[in-house]
Amino acid sequence: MATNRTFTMLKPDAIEKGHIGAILEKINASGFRIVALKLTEMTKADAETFYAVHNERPFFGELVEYMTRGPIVAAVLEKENAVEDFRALIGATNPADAADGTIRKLYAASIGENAVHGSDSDENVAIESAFHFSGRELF
Ligand code: RTP
Ligand code: MG
Repeated sequence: MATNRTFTMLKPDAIEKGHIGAILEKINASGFRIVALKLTEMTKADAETFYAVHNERPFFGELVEYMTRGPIVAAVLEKENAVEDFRALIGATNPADAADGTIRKLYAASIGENAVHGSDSDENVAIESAFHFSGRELF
């Protein structure tokens, strides 16, 4: 996976609240090109694997429940410096700490239910994109 890509999920709370359009609009307006996109759902096993790095954390059970309670939107985005720029666009994990204008500040309710995921490294972009998309779904 090229280093000018990142992977994102709009999480179940964002879909429940009807924010898919607004968040994708903001992503596009911030200079990211969508190169893969789908409405999908994670099984418990999927969420446990996807967030395995957190499996010892006290919030792990809650995180898996949350991420599996309804559909998500998965996407791969392209832009120069994509990983870092997208993490800046989504804002801090806790929306209370997120900067004004960030996606989490605008659309997230709490540290647990924070509307959106962004990959944290090029290595994880490759792993997370392959988790949700086949080669022919990437444009
Ligand atoms: P993400 O991986 O989803 O982009 O979020 P992140 O890097 O900003 O935060 P991370 O530390 O990787 O945590 C993953 C997700 O776990 C939930 N969380 N809940 N209740 C809590 O204290 C807590 N802390 C984290 C959030 O959904 C967070 O995005
Ligand atoms: Mg993370």
